[in-house]
Amino acid sequence: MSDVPANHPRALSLELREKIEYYRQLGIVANAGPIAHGRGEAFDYLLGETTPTPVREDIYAAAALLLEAQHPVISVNGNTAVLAPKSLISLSRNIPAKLEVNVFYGRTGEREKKIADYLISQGAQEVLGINAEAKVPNLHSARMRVDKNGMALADVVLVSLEDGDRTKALIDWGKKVISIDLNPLSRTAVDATLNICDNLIRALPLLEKAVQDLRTDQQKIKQLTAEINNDYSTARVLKFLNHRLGNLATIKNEFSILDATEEHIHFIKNLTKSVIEEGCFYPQQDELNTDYILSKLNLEYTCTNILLARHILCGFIDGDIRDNQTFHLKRLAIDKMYRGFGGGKILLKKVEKLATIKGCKKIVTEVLTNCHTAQGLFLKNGYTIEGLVNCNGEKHNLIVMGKKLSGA
Ligand code: PTJ
Repeated sequence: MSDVPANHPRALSLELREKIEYYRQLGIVANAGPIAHGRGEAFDYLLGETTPTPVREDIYAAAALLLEAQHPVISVNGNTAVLAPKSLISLSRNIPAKLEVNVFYGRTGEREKKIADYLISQGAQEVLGINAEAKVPNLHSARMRVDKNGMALADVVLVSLEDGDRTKALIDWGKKVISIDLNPLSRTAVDATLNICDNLIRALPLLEKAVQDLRTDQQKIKQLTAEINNDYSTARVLKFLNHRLGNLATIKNEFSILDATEEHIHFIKNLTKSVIEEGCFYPQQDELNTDYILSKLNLEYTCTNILLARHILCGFIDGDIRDNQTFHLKRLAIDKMYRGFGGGKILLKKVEKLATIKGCKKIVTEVLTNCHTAQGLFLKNGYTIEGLVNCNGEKHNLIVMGKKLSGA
């Protein structure tokens, strides 16, 4: 009896874990099986638990390779047998390809038999790999033993959840290897002719569908197999991950802006001090003086805005209108922890809007020559370099940057 309530948000994941553990106790899954499964789950979280678009294309290429093969074989170990028995059987019928048990741990004959019997109980008609006598050359683990009518004859082998010692040996033996591995950097995934970076339980039905779609299209099959390039496929998956994690690592929509009030003065002073310590503001006594800051807060010709990430104060911008036409942006500061998420752009937009409403035609600012991030931010937001102020005796000079206001 499962302890998992059906409406648990991760019911499927918990059920699969229970299944792996249950069949481990029956000797079908290896003792290391739950660890391998957990590793897969972690990678699946990073992928978003869906099949990435580039991987869908890899699945079609894999289907083409299986259809083109003379002797395709699907290799089954303890984890795969238990996770997706019906999908494995159905795929093997559809290609058609042989099913062969091949395990890494506890290869006594008894374990392979248990796996084969389990697959037969789920509807398989024939399962190879029991008492296998042929050997994969240059392989020293238990996986070296293969069926003379199965893997030994095969030209294309589909392997899933592998431990990383066999794929290269199979390739060196002249086989093409398709792997299904959620870790795009595992040895199996890297060595394979083509890795499908997806969860086995999602990938197998998609692979079967691709086999059905492609079966009669010989030209497409040829084209897809000719284009297989595992390095390119891996790079695309890594780019997908990079992009996905980059998007997740943003707080863009969490920023908001407030007009500064007396209660923000302490924050402004502290942030100013830390930017001075970083060397990106020159220390000026006024700017750390409470009365001075208070006297400049949001008057007719001045503005100070506070940036919040959710409800946390994380930055500010201030400036004043100098000659009715030009807004002088004095300081823009963002707490180190919140940089790189788009808060600077939001502050700049806010003062541009304000300056435009006040009738300014231009914004100017001065940035220390050593503050490259700030210069980059201004350049990215349409500012150009207008000149250099030589700060005699100081460590760094000032770059004058400006932007014309289009709405002016
Ligand atoms: O039954 P045996 O004796 O052959 O042993 C099978 C295991 C899986 C224990 C053995 O091959 C092993 O230890 O594998 P590894 O080294 O843990 O590698 C398994 C790989 O599969 C890892 O890269 C995992 O990220 C990946 N993986 C785990 N679960 C899934 C997965 N890939 C796709 N779908 C999954 N559900």
